[in-house]
Amino acid sequence: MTVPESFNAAEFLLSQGRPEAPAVVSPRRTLSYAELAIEAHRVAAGLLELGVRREERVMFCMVDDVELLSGILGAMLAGAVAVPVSTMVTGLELGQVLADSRARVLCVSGEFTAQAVDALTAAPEVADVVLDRADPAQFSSRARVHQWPELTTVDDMDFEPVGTWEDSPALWLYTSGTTGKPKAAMHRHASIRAVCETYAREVLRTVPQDRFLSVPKLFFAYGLGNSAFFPLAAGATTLLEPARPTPGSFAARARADRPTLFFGVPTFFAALLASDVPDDSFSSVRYAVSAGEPLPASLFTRFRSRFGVEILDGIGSTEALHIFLSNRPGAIRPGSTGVAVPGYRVQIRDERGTVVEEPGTPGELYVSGPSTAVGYWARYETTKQVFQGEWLRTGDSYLRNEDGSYTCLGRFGDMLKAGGIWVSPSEVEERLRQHPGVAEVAVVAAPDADGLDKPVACVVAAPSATVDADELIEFCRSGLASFKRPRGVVELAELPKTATGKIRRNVLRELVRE
Ligand code: 3SK
Repeated sequence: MTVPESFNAAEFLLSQGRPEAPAVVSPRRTLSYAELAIEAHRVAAGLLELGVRREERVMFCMVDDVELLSGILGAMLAGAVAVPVSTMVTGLELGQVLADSRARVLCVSGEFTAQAVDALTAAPEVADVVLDRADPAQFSSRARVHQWPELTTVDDMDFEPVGTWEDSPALWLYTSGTTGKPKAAMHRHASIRAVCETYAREVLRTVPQDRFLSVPKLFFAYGLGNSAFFPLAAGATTLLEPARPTPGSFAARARADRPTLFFGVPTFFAALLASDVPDDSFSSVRYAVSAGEPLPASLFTRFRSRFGVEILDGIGSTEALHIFLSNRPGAIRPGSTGVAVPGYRVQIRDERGTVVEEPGTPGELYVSGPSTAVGYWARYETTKQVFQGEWLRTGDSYLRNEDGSYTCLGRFGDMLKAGGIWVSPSEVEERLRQHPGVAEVAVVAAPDADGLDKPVACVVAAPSATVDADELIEFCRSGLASFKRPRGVVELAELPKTATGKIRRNVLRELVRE
């Protein structure tokens, strides 16, 4: 038997910069590569002292700051699996992923105390909770409660590196994907190096002088690449922003900290264009990057003419870890997603699974590349459907243009994306059905004024009830993560259905577009 090559993604990332070069700049702290390495090793030592063992999960529900970055790196150094999760979820939703992952440790920023307290009731396996600037008195669960500084006071010299190799599990990322139920895509240590050596190096051409600023947070695969993996792999600097992103705050941060690469989603680029931020806010940026959902050509053109920056539109997925299809600097086709990133291959297949060779013929996009997840945690059937040998089924409908670039046509299924984040219609529908005024409901995507998809609820009122759109949207806001709430409500006498009683969502999609 051949001995697997030892490799640890965190060790790799922490060793690429000059020790004195700035690795991370947040509004509270700046750390050099040497300082970040010490902090990450201390976290690793602290986790081992808590009793974390190789391959156990450490979940992070934290704001983008030095603690989250050193936490993720520290968990990987300790041979554990880092599981950064969305901070935009309710306590119930956090409890579901916490229980599903069987995480041993939960690390929480003070901002998310309420969700964490609720979540812990659903997750008896959690042995330790580590709080970053949160009040321990709020926690009455069985888990031991610690403060973040405790985790980082273990002398890093005592830290025994835990052996990992290229295929060791490093990172789990939860996605709602096409079924709507969150599931963890499991990534190897080698996948992290692969995305740095393909998209970051070959498309973005990252250099140590680069400064990265990302609207998507570290808990998304997209943000994690932008704000952690790519800057560190290039020996460059990541600019972390803990606050909720607004056009004003990001334009101010860009003017102050001079990023060279700026990452967003189409909704945010549209919000910047609708704002009155100064036109020179992004003058230091050599490229902006968009992913999450297709960037309409009009947004590309308007952004370039106002801010003087070209946006490279690409598509990635949580399962592929980062972007695998992208426009290239100097070869942008606005309204398209460009071509395959070096190291990746894409195919379009028809409903029977046959590869479609003819340009202009729509089909489902498949991708093969070095960063594909090994599967979903404890989801046998869904894993089989999505991970097909070397090919990953994306669920996106695409066509290839005559010039070889690819254009997205939407989702193959019914899932929709709002602001670049998956929204499961059934989850929103479930919440709406709890309202006494709602008899039947179906949620579909409709483009807003910028051509970006948003959830719209088609509602049949309960007998003798009237539909009040604002009230229903507020009702969703309180029971669901805010980005999932419908942005519009359409009242119908009945929902269009097939002979077998299935809702005809394609009819509704047409209807809400009118
Ligand atoms: O949605 C995307 O396009 C994406 C891009 C990079 C990494 C992860 C995702 C989901």
